[in-house]
Amino acid sequence: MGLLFTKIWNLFTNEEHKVIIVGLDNAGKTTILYQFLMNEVVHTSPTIGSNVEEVVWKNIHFLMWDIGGQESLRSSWNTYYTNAEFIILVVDSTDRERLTITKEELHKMLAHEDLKKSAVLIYANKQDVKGAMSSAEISRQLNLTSIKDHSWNIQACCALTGEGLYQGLEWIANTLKKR
Ligand SMILES: Nc1nc2c(ncn2[C@@H]2O[C@H](COP(=O)(O)OP(=O)(O)OP(=O)(O)O)[C@@H](O)[C@H]2O)c(=O)[nH]1
Ligand SMILES: [Mg+2]
Repeated sequence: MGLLFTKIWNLFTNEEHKVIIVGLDNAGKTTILYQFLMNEVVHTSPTIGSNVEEVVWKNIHFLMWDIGGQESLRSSWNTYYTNAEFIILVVDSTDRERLTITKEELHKMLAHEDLKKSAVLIYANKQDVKGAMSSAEISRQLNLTSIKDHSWNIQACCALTGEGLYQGLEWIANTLKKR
């Protein structure tokens, strides 16, 4: 009864789901946020601080926080963690050298108290670039199969065309339904 009530309540109140978009600088986070918002590619410059937008998709309301990924900004990512239901980790699939840094950041986040109930969607972005790593390779390098205490999914995408982005949101929507 309680669960049913919660579901009906959410239907009427259009409850907002908090999503944080993280990843190293130049991964494509801001490009993805504005694809979701406007279905177009915007001109971006490196994010200092964050951008926040309400994205509505299939009647689900998301509050999406796109956080700057430069090294000096990463220590403040944790100020955005409270109540984040989903983490979107964006990876530049051409950036082989820095994948170990992404791996460290990911596993550090997953160990954080405030994110222990959050699910993680990893976007293997920039699949349009020749020589980009596949999602299978990125999954291996990030050691995703070792993640047992969070739901996770990896999705190949290209933020410039939008390809793959909505499959990622579909996974988020299905994860919400299961709760
Ligand atoms: N080829 C290609 N370029 C992309 C793709 N997604 C983003 N870019 C480009 O990558 C650059 C960085 O994109 P941003 O969205 O600003 O990156 P960011 O992750 O927000 O970076 P910070 O704000 O510094 O953390 C821009 O020139 C984008 O146009 C993609 O799928 N393919
Ligand atoms: Mg940005």
